[in-house]
Amino acid sequence: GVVTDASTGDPITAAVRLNDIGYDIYTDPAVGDYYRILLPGTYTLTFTAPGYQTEVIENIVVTSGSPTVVNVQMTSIGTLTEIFFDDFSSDLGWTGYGGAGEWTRGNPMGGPGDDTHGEPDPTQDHTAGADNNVIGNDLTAADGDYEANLTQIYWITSPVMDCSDVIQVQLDYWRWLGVERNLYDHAYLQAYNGTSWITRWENGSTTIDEDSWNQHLIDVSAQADGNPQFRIRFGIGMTDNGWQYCGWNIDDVRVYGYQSGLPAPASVEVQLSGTNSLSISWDPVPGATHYKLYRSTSPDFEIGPATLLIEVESPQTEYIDSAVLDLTQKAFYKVTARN
Ligand SMILES: [Ca+2]
Ligand SMILES: [Ca+2]
Ligand SMILES: [Ca+2]
Repeated sequence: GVVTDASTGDPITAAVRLNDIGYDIYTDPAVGDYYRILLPGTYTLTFTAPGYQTEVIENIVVTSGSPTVVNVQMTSIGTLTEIFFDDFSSDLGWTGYGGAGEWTRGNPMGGPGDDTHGEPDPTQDHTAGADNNVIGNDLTAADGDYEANLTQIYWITSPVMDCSDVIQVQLDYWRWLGVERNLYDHAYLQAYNGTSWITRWENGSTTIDEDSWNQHLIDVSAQADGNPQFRIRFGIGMTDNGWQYCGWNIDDVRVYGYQSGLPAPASVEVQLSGTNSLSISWDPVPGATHYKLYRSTSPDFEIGPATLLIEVESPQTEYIDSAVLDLTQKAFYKVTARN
């Protein structure tokens, strides 16, 4: 069969699960087709793909001699949207700096540590740029290791990321981590589900002694999807009295997901309204309970908290932007429908 996008007809890279034998095959990304040789019988297939509703097709009868064709159209669940990004060039509101956990935002100095164990801190952040900033435990040149004898977990906690209308949320960050095995020292990553903090990663029974930047991807959908109070936090401690390592170095933290399955509002128009205001209007979208209006001075901008101008309740489909005081500058708008 062939797996395509229900609205565009484009091929989809999908996982096709043969439920009855618990085995996944994948479509060819170029054309969306998949093949599987099976014994005659009745089967159930489950089709999954990032950004699409899962499709389950039951009672597929396979007979001897002639192929059974199962073509599937999958429905998009929305637009891939960046919810949060931090390269630590500026303070976005993480809390937990200082103290015995020595959480710091700044330049890592390649500190060799206070004992002979473990690789040093990095000297560069993950993405070369003007600031060279990361967050980490003790970024100093003179030391660089986390402290011995930490009697609790010291957390650094992200600002709130509003994932109220986002699904399939993913976390992606870069780390340079040194921590002794969990018989002695501990490092954690937790995600807040709106009620409690859930451990999504912790060090295991092998010492981690990284000497390069490594990407770490975590599916946080169980904690973040639909959660207006989503946050993450990194922890160091408890530690024992010997053998310290460089601890966490963290950079380029990104959280993204699929926002709203509603179609984009059509006929978005911007008109002069009075002398120093613009009227932005759009067509109503059936099923929308509200609209989010975004503004930027550049045309190809990301929608997200940084560019959100206002949220208006349906049935309102117009907004007067009187904050554009300098009409010599271009303003670009995007509108999304939400429910
Ligand atoms: Ca950085
Ligand atoms: Ca360090
Ligand atoms: Ca130790």
